[in-house]
Amino acid sequence: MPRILTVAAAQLGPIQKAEPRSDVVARMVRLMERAHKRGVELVVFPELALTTFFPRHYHEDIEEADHWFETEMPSPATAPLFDAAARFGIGFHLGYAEIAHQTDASGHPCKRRFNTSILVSPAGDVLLKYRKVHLPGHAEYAPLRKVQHLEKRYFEVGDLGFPVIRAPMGGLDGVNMGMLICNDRRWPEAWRVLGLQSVELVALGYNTPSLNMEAPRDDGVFEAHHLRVFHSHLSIQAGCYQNACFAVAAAKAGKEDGHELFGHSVIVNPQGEIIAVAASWDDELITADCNLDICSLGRTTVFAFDKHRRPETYGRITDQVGAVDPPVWRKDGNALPVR
Ligand code: CDT
Repeated sequence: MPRILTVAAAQLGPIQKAEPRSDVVARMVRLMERAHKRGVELVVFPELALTTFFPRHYHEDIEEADHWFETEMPSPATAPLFDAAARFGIGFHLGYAEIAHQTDASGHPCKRRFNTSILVSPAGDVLLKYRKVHLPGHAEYAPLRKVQHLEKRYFEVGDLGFPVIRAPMGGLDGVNMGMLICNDRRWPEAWRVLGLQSVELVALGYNTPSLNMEAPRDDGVFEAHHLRVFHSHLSIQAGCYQNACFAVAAAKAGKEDGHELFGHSVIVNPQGEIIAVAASWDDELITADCNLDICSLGRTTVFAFDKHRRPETYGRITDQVGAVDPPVWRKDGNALPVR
């Protein structure tokens, strides 16, 4: 019997700044109802799914931004999601801004803020939590930018690594599941850490502007608008192919607070093929039947890690952060010995 899991990416149309969580959660519950009618067993919602993408809004005092965050999960506002999951027997993935109340090294209470996602069973158990590692943007107000991207201001770098869990999901005993959040999808290192834990399905939420909002450069170098979606899909397709896994990637889409997010949610198979894609900028459900057994093809052939990886040559990946210049070639002898 093939191990088939029916999954959905639940794309969300725009969420405006003033939209209350109760309205957003009601939209998400409607998507779950539709998912149930289509026999879906796992629904993936986007990054920061409960609010507008608030890192575009500057608060001088970070505590003023606390109303965008969740301090408990489930909460009164998110309970309807957990109830719907139980009613329909559907697992779900949810991205949200998390405040974790912890104690610091000297034992004092402290508040830590993360861009977080969780994987929840139909029974309401949190099977896995992930906190975003690759935080794009900047920490201070950037006057030259058309739109702020203040993830580095509001969030700490995730402290949970890239975990994978063998989770009961749908009718299956166990599915090896991991998570990435938005910008993480562009980093092959993140995918490979998941791949090294035999991940079969990556749940991924994102909010990506249609336009590059960095300050314009004065050297004529630019990013063409039509390549924005291509780069997103390219990253996900490569991550799936090179790590022999599925990805369910759910976007926020459309004009949010006057700024466009490009949507184009996708489900990708281990061959790197897009098997479902969203066509609207609205709340939209895309679904696919994922035969998890096909993960074994890449894993036992071209990407049989145990046979072919050469970690002794990959030192720079973990020893170094930024790129260095290579040695300059000289006719009378290079920096590297030539045998
Ligand atoms: N949310 C998020 O990570 N978005 C980024 C936008 C990059 S522009 C600073 C992304 O990689 O899609």
